[in-house]
Formats: sequence, C-alpha cells, structure tokens
Amino acid sequence: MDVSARIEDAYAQLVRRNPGEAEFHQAALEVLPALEPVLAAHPEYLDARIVERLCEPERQIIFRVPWVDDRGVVQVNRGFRVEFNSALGPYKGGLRFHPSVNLGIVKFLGFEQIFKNALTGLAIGGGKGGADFDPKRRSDAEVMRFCQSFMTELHRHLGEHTDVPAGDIGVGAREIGYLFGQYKRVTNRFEAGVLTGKPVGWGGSYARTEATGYGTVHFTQEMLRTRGKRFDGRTVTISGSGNVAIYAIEKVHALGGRVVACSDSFGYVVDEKGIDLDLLKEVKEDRRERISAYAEARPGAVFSARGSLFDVPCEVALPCATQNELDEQSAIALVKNGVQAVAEGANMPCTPEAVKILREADVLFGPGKAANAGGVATSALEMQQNAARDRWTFAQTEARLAAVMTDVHTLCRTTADRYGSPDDYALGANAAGFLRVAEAMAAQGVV
Ligand code: NDP
Ligand code: 2IT
Repeated sequence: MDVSARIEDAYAQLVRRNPGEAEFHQAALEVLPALEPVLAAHPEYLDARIVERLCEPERQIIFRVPWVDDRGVVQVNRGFRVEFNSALGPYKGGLRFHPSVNLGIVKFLGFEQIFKNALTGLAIGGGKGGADFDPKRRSDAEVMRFCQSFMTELHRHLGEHTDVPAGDIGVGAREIGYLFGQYKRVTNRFEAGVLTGKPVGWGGSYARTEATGYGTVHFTQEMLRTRGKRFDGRTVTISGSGNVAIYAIEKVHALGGRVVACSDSFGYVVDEKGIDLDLLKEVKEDRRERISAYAEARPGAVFSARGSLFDVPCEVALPCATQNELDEQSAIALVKNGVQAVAEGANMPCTPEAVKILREADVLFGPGKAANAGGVATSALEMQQNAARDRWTFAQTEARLAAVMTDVHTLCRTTADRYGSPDDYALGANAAGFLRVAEAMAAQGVV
C-alpha cells in the first residue's frame, strides 16, 4: 500500500471509530495529508503504525459533575479529559468550560495539542479537557462549587508527572484557583505543578497570563519580517476579547500597530482610534460584561451585533476567539481588503476553505498549533519553576517565551522548505511536530 493510501485509510478509520465528531475529523484532516512527504521519507513510522496510534487517545475520561446552584437546585454537567499522547512528557493542555463542549471538541483540541506541545521543544505530551458548563451565567459561589465537584472526580487522573491541566475558554485564574484548592484538599498535597495558570502569589508564573497573546504576536512579527514588514503603523483586527485577544492587543500596541476591532459572542466593536486597552480590561476582566459595554463607554466606538469583524479592513488579522470563526466569506473579505498576514491565536479558528483562499492569495498564514504555542510553552516554564520551587522575573520569563516562539517559527519555515513547500507554515508545523512525537513513540516501543 502506498503512503497516501495508508493515510487515507487511517483517516477513514478515525471517522468510522469517532462518528459525529466533526471538529476532530477536521483537525485530523488538516494534519494527516501534510504528513505524506514525511512518511515517504520515514517508512519505519508506517511500519510502526505511528499515525494510527497517534489518532487513538491513550485514555478518555468522561464523568458526571453534579452540583447545587444558588437556588438549591441540583445541576448535572458532563466533564471530560482526553489524555491523548504522553510520548514527550505528561499530558498537558487546558480545560474548556463552555456549553458547546462535547467529546469531539475535546478530542480536536487534544489532537492539536500533541503537535503544538512538540513544537515548543519542551517536555510536554498532549491532552485536553473541560465541561459543558457555562461560567458566564453563574455566580462566583456557583463556579466554585462546580469546580470543586469537577476536581473531586478528575483529581485521581492528575499529577505533576501524569497530567497537568490549565485554562482555556471559560477557565482563567479564578477557576484554576478553585480547582487547585480542591485538588489540594482531597490529595492532602500542595503539588504546585499539577495545574498551570495559577496566580503568581502561590506558584504561578509571571507572563503566563500574557503568554498566548504575546506569543501569537511575536510569531506574526517573525512572519512579517520574512517579507521585510513590521507591525509598526499597521492596522490590525483581533477577534475575541478574552485572555488571548486582550494580550494580543497589548503586544500589537507595544509594537506600534493599531488594533481597530475586537469582539465577543454577541458582536464586534470598531474603534478607529485604536482599542483603549484599560477600558477593555475593565469591561471584560473586572466587570465580566459584554463587549457592547465597551462601545457604550468609549466615544467614537461602534458596536455591531450583525455581520463579521473580518469585514473590517486590516493588514493583519488575528482570530483569537474560537474554532471555525473565520470562514470562506471572511477570508474573501480579508483578501479583498488587502490583508497581509493571518495568525491563529485561537485553536482552528480558520475553516479549511478559508485557509485555502488565504494561501492562494499568498497571505502569510500562521496555524494555531505554532502561532498560539506560547501559552502552553509558558505553562511548561511554570512547571519548571514549580519543580525548582523557584520564581523567575517577568523579564526572564518573557525572554524565554520569545525565544521559544522564534524557534517555533524557524522550525516551521525550515521544515516547510525541507519538504518542498516554502512559506507553508501549516505543513511545516504539522511535519515538524509529528517528527518529534514519532521519534519518541518509535523509541518507546509499542505502548
Ligand atoms: P476566554 O474565555 O478568555 O475568551 C474567549 C473569547 O472568545 C471571548 O471573547 C468569547 O466571547 C469568545 N468566544 C468564545 N466562544 C465563542 C463562540 N462560540 N462564538 C463567538 N465567540 C466566542 O478564552 P481564551 O482567550 O483563553 O481562548 C480563546 C481561544 O484561544 C480558544 O480557541 C482557545 O482554545 C485558544 N487558546 C487559548 C490559550 C490560553 O492560554 N488561554 C492557549 C492557546 C489557545 P464570550 O465571552 O461572549 O463568550
Ligand atoms: O490551547 C492551549 O494551548 C491552551 N489552552 C493552553 C494549555 C496549557 O496547558 O497551558
């Protein structure tokens, strides 16, 4: 059987064995065909059935999360943890709390995470988890009770050398605090390295909060540099207004760019003067309000509940909200308006059709598993600090983050060149991430 038939076979088997999991299928279809030249050069990985093993999570945990709301009503949610691959280190990846969470979404995120974590060059395997719980509609006390119930079950699967969760959509420092408190209580261990994204005062790392957004902008800057361009003076749009988006905006502004639009799930704001970051942080981080409240408080800013943020003209677009938010129509609009670079701060925000249009228009495209790797990389740095019972300065940590992002960028480029697709960061990221994991899996035998 030739290489492409083997890949098609592995994909068909994945679809057959994971029915209805559209996002997982999509994530696999983004990676597997890109591996053809790699596998042609490494038939030993075909013999060892590395691709087939990679597509099957090592362990999947699905559990009931019962809790009592503020009215005294019993609520039941579903919790997930997919421990996908531990060839390079303990399972590592965030927890997502959002009503849309299901097994297929957790698997897509876990699958992406394997390659992303490999690209960082740090000792972390891939995993992801979450629950179909919506913290936005809940009081602090409800969020705490939910987190306690979630961790009462999940704790038995975690450990600093086993599985180390962190945040993702709907999970930030508040949730990590409650989760850690319950882990500590039920295990009777202050095991700092079991969760990352902790507040700096008790085991967190400086720059972890900023890391994903900063890292995405750093990666984009490296891409622009290959064409003799910079952020300075450029107009930028960034979707979302959560953790990743806020710190991407902060870094773009620090580099002299101007972010003119951002969004949440209710709509988007356009602010031609440039987003007022202090106001945005106050609205989203302190008051936990909708983005429309930003427009109400900011003269000249306009909120739209309809249409797409990607219709707003820009030279650089950074989708930082959620999967499949940037579709074919959005890509056509971006290209028409002269976009030069698109980098994924979110996981899989661009549909395959959108990526094709951007690539055909020769727009620089940074795939999420490379562009947003700064978050998990800094989580791994947090684990290093925890293991050493140490705390580095913000400057030290940010310098390490910047070095990782530069290395990831270089690795993607050189790997794309090696396999005959210059400038194809998606191919470079998939091939380079795969090679690191495959080498470790082959060396560790059939496990
Ligand atoms: P947050 O919960 O902090 O923010 C999420 C943002 O995206 C909010 O503005 C939210 O709007 C918006 N959003 C979420 N779901 C949807 C939806 N279905 N439709 C439209 N808008 C939506 O999450 P993060 O910033 O942490 O995560 C954003 C993305 O970045 C995700 O794809 C995540 O997987 C990815 N990522 C995160 C990392 C991290 O370190 N946090 C690391 C790497 C990737 P609203 O508030 O209205 O729901
Ligand atoms: O998608 C991601 O890389 C994250 N949500 C961060 C994971 C982590 O372990 O820091």
